[in-house]
Amino acid sequence: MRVLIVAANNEHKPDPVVPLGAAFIAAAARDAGHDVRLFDACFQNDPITALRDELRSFRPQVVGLSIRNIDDVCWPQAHSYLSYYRDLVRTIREADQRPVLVLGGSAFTLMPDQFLRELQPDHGIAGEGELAFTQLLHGLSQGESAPRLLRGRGENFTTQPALDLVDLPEYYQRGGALNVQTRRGCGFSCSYCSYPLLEGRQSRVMAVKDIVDGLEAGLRLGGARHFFVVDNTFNHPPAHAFSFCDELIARRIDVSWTAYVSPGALAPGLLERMAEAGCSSVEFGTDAAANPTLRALGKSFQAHAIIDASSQARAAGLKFAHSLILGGPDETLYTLRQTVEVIEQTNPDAVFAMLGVRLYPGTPLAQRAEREGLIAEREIGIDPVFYVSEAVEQDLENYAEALRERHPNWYFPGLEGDRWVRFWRRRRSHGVRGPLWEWMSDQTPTQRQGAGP
Ligand code: B12
Ligand code: SF4
Repeated sequence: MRVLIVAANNEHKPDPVVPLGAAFIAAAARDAGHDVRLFDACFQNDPITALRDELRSFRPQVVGLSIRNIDDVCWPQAHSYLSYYRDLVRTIREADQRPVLVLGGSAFTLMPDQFLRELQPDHGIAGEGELAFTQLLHGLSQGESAPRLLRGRGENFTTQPALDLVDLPEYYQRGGALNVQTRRGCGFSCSYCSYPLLEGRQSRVMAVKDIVDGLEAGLRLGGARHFFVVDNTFNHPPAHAFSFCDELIARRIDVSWTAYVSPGALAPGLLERMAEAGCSSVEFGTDAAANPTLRALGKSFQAHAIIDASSQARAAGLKFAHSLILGGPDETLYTLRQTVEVIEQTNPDAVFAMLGVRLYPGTPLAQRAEREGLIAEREIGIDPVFYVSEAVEQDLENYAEALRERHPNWYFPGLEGDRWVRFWRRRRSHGVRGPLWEWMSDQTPTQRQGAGP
């Protein structure tokens, strides 16, 4: 069958990101013998017209629409991508040959019923889509009917993403890095987190030889040497993390990379091995640094682990950033101050601070929000709802603004608007690659607003 995979995402903040999920699905369909193209909306000035042209020229029988983001999770003023998805769907529905429309991707997986209702596709596949999508294609080619909502879970993780269908040089030039997935699933139970809902709780790894083969091929195609490991927690399980590093070291590949690391459960020597394997920086999934807030967020570590992990990163020669969630459950002005003090003490290269917690159905925090009378879990939908602790709700924005004034290298996606965009574009056009936050600590606010070098 002629199958068009549409990677819908065209968000460029904080960077355009290679549509890895769409590339996995395209590869699976191609391996199953279908004639596959990938339409990527990311760098299209007018994605709707470009998609219409693609539909006219390729005349697909099936369109797989990959939707990654629901919204930008920015409190107090979140931006939803729903109306853009509606426009894409309308364009697909208007195509002469009336292709079967299948929805998938992380946005769809988090709220399948709501997206089925809003976008009215023929089918939707929640979860990992490789196997479920190819089975659906097989059924459709045989004229069989299939349920509207299908679920893919914990499927084989051996397919290499079809990166040859993606404009990797453009992503490298404008986004500064390619990406790779080495592992799926998370066994931790953070109270707000959607990742176990997306990837399951069981950790599944791809053979390191295969990962690094795919990575090398992608880097060659993109003319790139920087990449981001998208795994939710690279350091867990440690044996896999060590063997990924060992494979990079053994092949002597000249790379520079970044990964998410949990400050808890840091195996001795892992950060050093990562540095030896070309890792330049880590993003700690810290969330908070006051023990009561860490407990309410369901984190598996306490504040001292954050201090310890930060010192280890410094000693290993890695730059590091902390990702924070300020104003979450059990947050008070006292715990906020504690978090800030601990984070300041670690002297990070950058901090990303989200304000409030975007609620997802199926998480313990959503249940708590229902118990507290904030919102019934079944009503949490595409329109984002945030959990903000009552004790800080009034002061949170001002508190964050003050922090932002004090710390030029602390980035608050909910407060920034386009403040950083010009600065980032300039850096990229000057050939800067890798995470831009690695440069944040070196900049003055004036330089960031575009008057700098
Ligand atoms: C890594 C990551 C990042 C990195 C990306 C770095 C990089 N170079 O790639 C960074 C930090 C830059 C980032 C930024 C953002 N991210 Co982010 N990110 C992730 C993360 C952890 C992994 C994404 C990934 O690559 N997964 C691997 C791929 C293979 O998985 P996948 O895309 O889900 O694809 C599978 C299935 O969904 C399905 N599938 C996919 N497409 C299709 C299509 C069809 C037809 C079918 C059938 C199936 C199917 O099959 C695929 C393979 O099994 C996810 C959370 C998660 N665990 O998924 C959040 C996540 C995607 N991010 C999210 C968000 C919100 C953002 C930001 C908007 C946050 C912000 N304000 O800055 C930005 C947007 C950036 C952008 N340009 O779009 C949300 C989206 C949900 C939501 N509320 O909208 C997620 C889900 C996290 C969350 N909060 O729950 N992110
Ligand atoms: S926050 Fe990180 S460690 Fe916690 S459940 Fe989510 S992915 Fe796992």
